Amino acid sequence: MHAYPRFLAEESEVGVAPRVSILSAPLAATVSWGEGTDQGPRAILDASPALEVFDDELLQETIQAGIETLAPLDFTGCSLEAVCERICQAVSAELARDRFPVLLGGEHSVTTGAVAALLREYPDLHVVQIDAHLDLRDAYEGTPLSHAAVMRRLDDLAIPFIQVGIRSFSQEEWLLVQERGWQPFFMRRIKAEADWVAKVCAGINGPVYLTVDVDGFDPAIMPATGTPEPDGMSWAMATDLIRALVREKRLVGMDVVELAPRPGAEHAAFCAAKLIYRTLGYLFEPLFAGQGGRP
Ligand SMILES: [Mn+2]
Repeated sequence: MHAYPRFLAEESEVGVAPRVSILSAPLAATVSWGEGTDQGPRAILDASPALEVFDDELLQETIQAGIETLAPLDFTGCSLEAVCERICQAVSAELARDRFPVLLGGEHSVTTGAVAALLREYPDLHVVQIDAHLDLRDAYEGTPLSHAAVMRRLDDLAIPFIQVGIRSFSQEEWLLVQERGWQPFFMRRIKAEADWVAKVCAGINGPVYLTVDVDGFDPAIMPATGTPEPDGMSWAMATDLIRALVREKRLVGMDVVELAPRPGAEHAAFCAAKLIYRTLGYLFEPLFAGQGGRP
């Protein structure tokens, strides 16, 4: 018996040196509505053994690439600054041993720590954000490291980013977007522009960190989150984007944040687990090429 749940449980024991590290960051400090994001990582890990290890799109057992789940980070008594520092150190340690880091939130503030680690390794890092929200507030309820200000903090560091799935924002954020000339991929734009994925890729000329706030998805497939905004992204939209990001750009890390499990909405955690597995599938596709689904 393990002390904490692992991604794909005992099926992850494949006897190869792991290429992926799953890090849990169970933080719920500044959530605005709908609590429980600290339970998100465990819910995703608990749901993962229900996944079919043979990927139905890629026709490979991605698990054979080696996926190790690490012990959850402990934020007891930590300020938000200390939380971000702890995440930065943990992600840096995984990069140092050539692992692809997958960070499970927790609220969106955790992204700041992971991006700081990636930025040390890749000064030309770009961030792609799937989210219902712009998260461009200067601060939220007096907290600059709030989940609602996470992209503003990345802008402070002059990190280029592209926002996808957007359909909820404040006037302050809207004015900032106009002032800066940013072109977020609002939901209505995704629906109107058939080549939106190519346009996202065209805006990237460096390694990519992907941050997925699960509220970017439609609440029909992702109801378990603090702000389940209607008319969100479909599974096909998200996977079309991620497939292109992996195949045409260089994906160097990812997080999945803001899952707040609730009874009766267990499919949300399963969807998040499958999104991670599919993304890793794209990433390690070359390992399996022409080998009948085995590396
Ligand atoms: Mn959001």
